[in-house]
Amino acid sequence: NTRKIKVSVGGMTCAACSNSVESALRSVHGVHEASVALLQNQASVVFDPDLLKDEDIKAAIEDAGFEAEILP
Ligand code: 9UX
Repeated sequence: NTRKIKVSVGGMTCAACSNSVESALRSVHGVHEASVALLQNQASVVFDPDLLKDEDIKAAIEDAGFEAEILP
């Protein structure tokens, strides 16, 4: 069971920022894939919806120190 979402990520200014957001997302139990496009200020995340809600993905990005909004 998988769900894929895109998230607008605010506050990333260099490639180390996007790498740390990716690492934070990949460390969450239930996340299958995460990639962050620095120039687009966007994260793409594939996860198990039985283990995580969209808001958990948003919270993981915020806990890493960035702003996050789930894209429709
Ligand atoms: Mo780059 Mo981002 O020096 O928090 S890591 S700005």
